[in-house]
Amino acid sequence: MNTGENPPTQFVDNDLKPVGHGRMLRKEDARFIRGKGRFIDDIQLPGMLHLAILRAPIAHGRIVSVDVTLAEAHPKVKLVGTGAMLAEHGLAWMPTLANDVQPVLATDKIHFQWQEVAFVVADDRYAAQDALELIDVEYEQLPVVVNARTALEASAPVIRDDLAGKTDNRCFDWETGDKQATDAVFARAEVVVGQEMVYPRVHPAPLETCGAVANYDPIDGDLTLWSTTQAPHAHRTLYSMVAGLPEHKIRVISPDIGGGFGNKVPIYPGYLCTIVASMLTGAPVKWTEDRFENLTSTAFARDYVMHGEIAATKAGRILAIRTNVLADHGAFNGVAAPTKYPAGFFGVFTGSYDIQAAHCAMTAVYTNKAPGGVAYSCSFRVAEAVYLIERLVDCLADQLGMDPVELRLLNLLKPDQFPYTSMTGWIYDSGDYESTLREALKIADYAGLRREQAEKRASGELMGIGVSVFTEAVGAGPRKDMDILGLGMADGAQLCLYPTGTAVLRVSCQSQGQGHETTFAQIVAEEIGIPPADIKVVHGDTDLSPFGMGTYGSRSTPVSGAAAVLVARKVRDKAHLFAATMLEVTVADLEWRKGSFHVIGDPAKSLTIQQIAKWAYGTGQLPDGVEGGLEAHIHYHPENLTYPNGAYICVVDVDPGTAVVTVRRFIAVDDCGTRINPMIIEGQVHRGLTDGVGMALMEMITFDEDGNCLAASLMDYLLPTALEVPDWETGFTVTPSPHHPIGAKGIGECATVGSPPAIVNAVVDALKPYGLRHADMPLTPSRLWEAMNGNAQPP
Ligand code: MCN
Ligand code: CUM
Repeated sequence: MNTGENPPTQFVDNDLKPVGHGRMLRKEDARFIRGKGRFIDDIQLPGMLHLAILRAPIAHGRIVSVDVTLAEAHPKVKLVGTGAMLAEHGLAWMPTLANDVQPVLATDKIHFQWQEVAFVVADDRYAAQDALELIDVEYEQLPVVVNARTALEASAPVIRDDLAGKTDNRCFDWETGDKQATDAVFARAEVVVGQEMVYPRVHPAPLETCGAVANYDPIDGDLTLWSTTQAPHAHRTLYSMVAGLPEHKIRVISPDIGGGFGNKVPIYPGYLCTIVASMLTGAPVKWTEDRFENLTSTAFARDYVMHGEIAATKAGRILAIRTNVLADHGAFNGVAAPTKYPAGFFGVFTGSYDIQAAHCAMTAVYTNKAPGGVAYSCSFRVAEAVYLIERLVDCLADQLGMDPVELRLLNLLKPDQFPYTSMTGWIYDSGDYESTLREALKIADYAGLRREQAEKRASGELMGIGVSVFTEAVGAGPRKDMDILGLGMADGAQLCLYPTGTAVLRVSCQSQGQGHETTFAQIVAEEIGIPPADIKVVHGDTDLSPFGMGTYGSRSTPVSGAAAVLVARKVRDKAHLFAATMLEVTVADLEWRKGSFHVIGDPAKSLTIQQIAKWAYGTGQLPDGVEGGLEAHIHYHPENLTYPNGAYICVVDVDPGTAVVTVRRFIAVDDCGTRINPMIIEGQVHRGLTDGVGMALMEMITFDEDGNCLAASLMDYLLPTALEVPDWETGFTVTPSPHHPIGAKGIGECATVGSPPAIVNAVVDALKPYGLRHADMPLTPSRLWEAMNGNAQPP
């Protein structure tokens, strides 16, 4: 582990030190800042038709009739699709990524408000949208369940009566850890603290909504689908399975994506409708969601009701943690999670602490709400786990009258405990949590902050300081126990060095704004010693990139990034063989200095990688058994996840008169192992911290008791802007991953996962004078006002 500022300046601007290059600007920004990005809605094909979707205004009910006569008579309408029509083609239902099923278009029943009922394809988008109003649907309302707590009551209507033998709203039960051992520790513990907490339903709300353009060629039987997908290859396999199209005839292209944040992992009914529409009309068809559709029908996140307990000694040693979770999955289990992990990686809820026992019991339920359940920079439910443990530790500190930092320092895992097998069976690869925390304390001047707080309290001001020390789990995942729908979670990479010494890297992961075209070029540049500018990164097109599972759970660096390193090393090894032949020495006579091979003892005798590349395609005699050309391919399965960590300190002021929270300072020290592009990492962290302010203070998808979604626009679903966030103060430590070939861990979701508990802890700390121990997110002024003033309504 080492701490510090950006790497030594002698390496900056030196292309031979591409990994860790402090100021390398993003290649993709050349087009983005000129407005030349190519997003789904920019795609125009000759004769392209437009699709719009009719959605149900009720949350639960039977479809009595659907009359499309008038819509079909509209002069600009080319096709009207209904559930009944899809059923004729066997396409009315599709599998979800969690082995559940979901209607593409509702056939006989509506399960959530704004569920897809019909589509119209017309010459232009206006006509398609207008014609939706000509469709007459008669519904018969059913009682609605929007509350996970009441979903299992005997009187609750059964939402999923499509599932054979289903008599309740149970989605799944799951447990992890050792119940007996945990209960035994709790039984003899000196101190037990419990707290119920809700992680509300939130939404990733990317700037670009979801959409697709499908182009089916009836002569060749080829389907090209441009779509907002974070996983083009996995989606292609699913389309093949669902639609019965041969997989090799499907090309999925994910062009520039205006933010995914998990929202673009699932397959949505709109994509399939677009495909069907193109097949039936023989024309290209475009579908672009509007903001309302995106917020009300696509993958939400969280919606966990967690009851956590922590057992400890009076001196503050944490002994055990147990939790009961009620997970609201909405109407269909649409999460993307490895088959063995229906609750994602929630199993890391034991956090960064050295404990003796842990247990989690979870019940997941169906409700009349939109499906999804994992998206929004969550690392497969690590967001919920981190929130649970970091809130609980603060509750314990409060109970013991201890400083929350002292309590954490007492319990953090020590560097020599890694690799550490947690009480729920996860193997943390590496970490030095105390150094990360100490770095954050130093930047924050923690002691100074506490003094300032004491002074302010004395004068009636409400200042709070909140801490979280979190462990992330990213980079799914090891073949032995992780898959999506039976597909192992490996990534392909292919590297080709051309005769003139420039290269193309093809990767299976897909950028939604993370800057892969830059960072993956840096990785390869580091390994083969040619400048990043000479390396093009190709991604997001199943015809042009090798098979792999895509981008989510911050897996690109841990999995595809490792694949890129290893494929570059394969190319370098081949260049090594060629260099030996060219210089008429043995392989062992040569040493690699970044960019060239040198004869040991006679370093003036050398060859650059570019010279070798030219030779590789030339006419010289090849070594025995070695093919010409300079390229390689790899299919990489990680042996473990990577476990980045961080220590965050948040400083808030709460207005005693209005209960408005201002995040005044936020110190974030992250450890993602070897840092490839510090500027991009910082951008990732800034974004995630902003997410945290949103979730902690503003964002929530709510429903009324009839199942009406009350957060269907950005007027109701509040997103943070630059005005709500402070100047972020970031720092870092570097503890490389022992199993990643360059020691890199993921970073993309760390700040989103780690910041909400720090902010909530700070607000609760600020309101200590009011005796507050917990309040549920989002900490809106009205909620806090109520907490500060008993249950009185705000004036
Ligand atoms: N990086 C680095 N050094 C490291 C780790 C990462 O320089 N040690 C760089 C990577 O090369 C990459 C970026 O940081 O350019 C993020 O890398 P990684 O942590 O591997 O995450 P992914 O690339 O797999 O991105 C996915 C992750 C997830 S799951 C969500 S959700 C999210 C996030 O990234 N969605 C994003 N960040 C986002 N950023 C943008 N702009 N848009 C989104 O939709
Ligand atoms: Cu869970 S949001 Mo990201 O993993 O695509």
